[in-house]
Amino acid sequence: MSSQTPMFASSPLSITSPRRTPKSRFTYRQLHQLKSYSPQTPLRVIAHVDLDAFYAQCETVRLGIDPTKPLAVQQWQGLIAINYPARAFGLNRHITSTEALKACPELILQHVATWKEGDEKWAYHEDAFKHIGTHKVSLDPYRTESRKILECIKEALPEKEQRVEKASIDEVFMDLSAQVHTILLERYPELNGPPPYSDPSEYLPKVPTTVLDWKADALVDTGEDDGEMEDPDWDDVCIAIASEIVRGVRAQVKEQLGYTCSGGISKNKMIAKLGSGHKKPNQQTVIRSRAIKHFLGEMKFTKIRMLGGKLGDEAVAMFGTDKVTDLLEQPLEQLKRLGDDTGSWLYSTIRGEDHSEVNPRTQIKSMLSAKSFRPAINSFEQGVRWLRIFVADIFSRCVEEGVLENKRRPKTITLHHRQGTQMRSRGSPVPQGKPLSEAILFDLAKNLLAQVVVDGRAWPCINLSLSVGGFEEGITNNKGIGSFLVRGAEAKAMLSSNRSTVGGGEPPAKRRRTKGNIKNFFGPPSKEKTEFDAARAVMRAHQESTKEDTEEDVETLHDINDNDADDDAFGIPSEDREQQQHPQQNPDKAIPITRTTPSTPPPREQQQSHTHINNDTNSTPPSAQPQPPSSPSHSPPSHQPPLPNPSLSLLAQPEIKTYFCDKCNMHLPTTDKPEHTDYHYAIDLSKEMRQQDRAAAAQAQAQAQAQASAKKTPPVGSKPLRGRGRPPGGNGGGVEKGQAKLAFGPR
Ligand code: DCP
Ligand code: CA
Repeated sequence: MSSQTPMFASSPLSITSPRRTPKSRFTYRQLHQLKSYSPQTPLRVIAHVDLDAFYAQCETVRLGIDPTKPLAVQQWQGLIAINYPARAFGLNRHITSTEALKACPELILQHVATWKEGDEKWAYHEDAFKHIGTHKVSLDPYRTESRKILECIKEALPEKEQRVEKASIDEVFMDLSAQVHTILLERYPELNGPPPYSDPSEYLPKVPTTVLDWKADALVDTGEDDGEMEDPDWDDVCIAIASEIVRGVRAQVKEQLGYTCSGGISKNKMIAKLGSGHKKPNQQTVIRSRAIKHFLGEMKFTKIRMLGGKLGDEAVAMFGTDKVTDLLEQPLEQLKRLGDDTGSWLYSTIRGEDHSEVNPRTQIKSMLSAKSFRPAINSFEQGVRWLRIFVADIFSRCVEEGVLENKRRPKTITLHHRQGTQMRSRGSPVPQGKPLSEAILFDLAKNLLAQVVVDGRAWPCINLSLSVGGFEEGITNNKGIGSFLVRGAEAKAMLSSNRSTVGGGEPPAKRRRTKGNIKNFFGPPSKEKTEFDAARAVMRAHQESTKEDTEEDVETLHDINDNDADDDAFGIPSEDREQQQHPQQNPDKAIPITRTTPSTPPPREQQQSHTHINNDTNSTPPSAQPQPPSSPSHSPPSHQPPLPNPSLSLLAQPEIKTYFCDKCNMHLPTTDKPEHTDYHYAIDLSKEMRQQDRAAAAQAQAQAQAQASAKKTPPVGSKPLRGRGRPPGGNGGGVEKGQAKLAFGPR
């Protein structure tokens, strides 16, 4: 169905074709619309570029290995990327490394980089596959290459006429319309003039050539016997120019970075993406408008963007087929059985319609670092050790986003904790008033884990993940002072977060002093108690460290900016606000989820954020997966299960009887009540004893000073001594009435 040979090559038939018309099918207006990337013009040209066996190529290039040698990237015992020479041996992602070596003994196996506990940076560790219990996968090397590739692609395009969307770690969409428009007018000056009668709805002149050079492109044919009899029109010319551009881009990526990629070129994103996967590796496929029907007709509709998941499955079940051709026979009313909006969307999608735009905003909206534990982890200490790795991982990515220069910074941090089937999340705002540091993130993360521990039922834990989200543009020098303050709602959230998570009681210094007494009082602590105390200590320390910022900022802030509407005053586009989506639960790789504007419009589509996920399990496909249109009969696709609402997940737990301790200002298990009451008794006792000691000492001191001053008369005009614990001098000395009480408090 595809051809590697040039089309329309000097075909005399084309010139004498009876179907030759004096004018193009396209109008001046449609040509003009190209310039502004209008999704409405039928002349628009979109390309999709996808790296071949991406992680495998990264390793081949990094290690300087001959690319014709079979190589696979290993993650623990599994394979996550297999280069094309290795695929020739029948290797795929579903086999283990041992099976792969059996099938292809000369296979080069390279394990992904990992973070080792205690290390400050990821590294390529020898025998990493043996350390699933203590290491965590790092995809940083691939992210770095991905960024380089994106930069290279942008450099290959004219600065002022490029619209590039990073769709996943190894995929990019390009809207080439504006660039093609410029080239078109250069090559065909007859298109430059004003339309006849100055009427933009006038048709363009005919294409002056019957020959288009498709070089080595895989050109999808029209599927009709006489499909190529018709002369090329401007849409064919546009796509041929776009194909030239893509060829240049791919050559530059290969030359500068050594990577091969495949491309798809068509009039919209959906078809372009299908095109890049059509012929791999290192090829590009052109799907002209006249070939779309044929191209799609042969396809399974489950391969189409947004139909790969639950919605596609549902359509297969409903219509008993997975072929586009069969679905094309269904009238709109039938498709609407999937829901009105979904049906309409599906109806136009299988006809090749997609007006979604290439979205050049490639900025990350949230980041997640996660680890599944087999076996499960069982203590606060273990959890904290993993948090250290997560924070190092996330912070290094934040640095690349420009947090150190305050270009961008996250607003929220969330910890997700899984015990059996129970998923719990705890979140808090990231303080905005001071530079973000790894220590701040670590402190916040520890505090969140402490909350989970104090709530009980934390162990055994089988999955832990940390995410930061709500990335915002940082504050620049010329913004007002208000920019540096925590905004009203956020500040309130911080306060309430602190209040609700940290019990009342005394500051840590005092607690520390009483620790000995309590230990003596209760004897050796149980594991649970030690853990509970450790968690509480973390929460108290966190409270202390954040108290100052929070309180001061809030106070000042109320006068300046008390609602979210003021965000715009800080130059933050409204669509950027708080779009953190719940991370997927079992992904194993960086998955940027792109926001898309689907065709004819998939209604109520959720806006998505770019989420980079770095996890250790292996189940989610990497490509940008826009949400299918929602409909009454469709919940979100199963591959993106939403995390439970933190408060709901707590409610969903088995009921634990609690009582309220007004000293700690929190609920505690009733079973702990006797012990906990003793705990407060011990603290009160020790406090009282200390106060008595201090009062006695102060009284003794006061008496000694009074005696001394009685012996020595002060010089005339000298000031009396003042200060805490120091009795005032003069007039005969002695302690003033009531002073001892003020200085030492009630007995
Ligand atoms: N990936 C992963 N786990 C998966 C799927 C992919 O870790 N289940 C990683 C490894 C891939 C990269 O994402 O190299 C890109 O995924 P692709 O699906 O694009 O696959 P490849 O680039 O490896 O191969 P292809 O040439 O088919 O695009
Ligand atoms: Ca790929």
